[in-house]
Amino acid sequence: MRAADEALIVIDVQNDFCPNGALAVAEGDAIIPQINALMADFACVVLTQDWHPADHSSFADMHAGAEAFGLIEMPYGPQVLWPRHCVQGSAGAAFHPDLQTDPAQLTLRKGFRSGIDSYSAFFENDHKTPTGLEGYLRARGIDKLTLVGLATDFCVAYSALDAAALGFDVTVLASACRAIDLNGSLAARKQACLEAGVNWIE
Ligand code: VGL
Ligand code: ZN
Repeated sequence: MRAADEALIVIDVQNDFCPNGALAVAEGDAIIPQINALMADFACVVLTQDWHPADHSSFADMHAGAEAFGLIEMPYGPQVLWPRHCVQGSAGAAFHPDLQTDPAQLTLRKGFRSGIDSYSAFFENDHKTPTGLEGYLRARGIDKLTLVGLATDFCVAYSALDAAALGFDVTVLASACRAIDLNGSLAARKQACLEAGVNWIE
């Protein structure tokens, strides 16, 4: 068992990010047995859930003439456009049925505001609006985090970067993550994490 100041943060292991999902990550479901096993080691397990309203501005079909995986400029900076995914209450937004959810003490939903995306479990994509996760962890005296889940190069990496900037001791367990890898995004995010002092374990 890990010490009481450690948490396992399981990022977005949802149907839409698994094979046959709307924004399927290759082998997204392959990490689930490892994640389930890890949960038994941690006194604190947090799940995150991408949770978008039907008119979310990250959906390519909300922008006339735009293509999924293209880039647009939002008031808060550049934003990748995605296929419609993880719509609140949809089957695609549900956790993968093989993921154990009973050990989780908190499920944190993110990306629920139409006008702003939220990759990170800590801040929305303006890098300012907090999700509340930092307060939850600090109030419990937790300062060491292990991150697993989907996708390595988006929600996992941005969560790791924010957590490191907030002063948490952060480990990304890459074997329990899978990537989208858009235009070299996996290598770029891994490099950024290493530079930020994240422990990146393959
Ligand atoms: C994610 C793209 C859009 C993720 C969420 O969980 O990594 N990626 N929404
Ligand atoms: Zn999303």
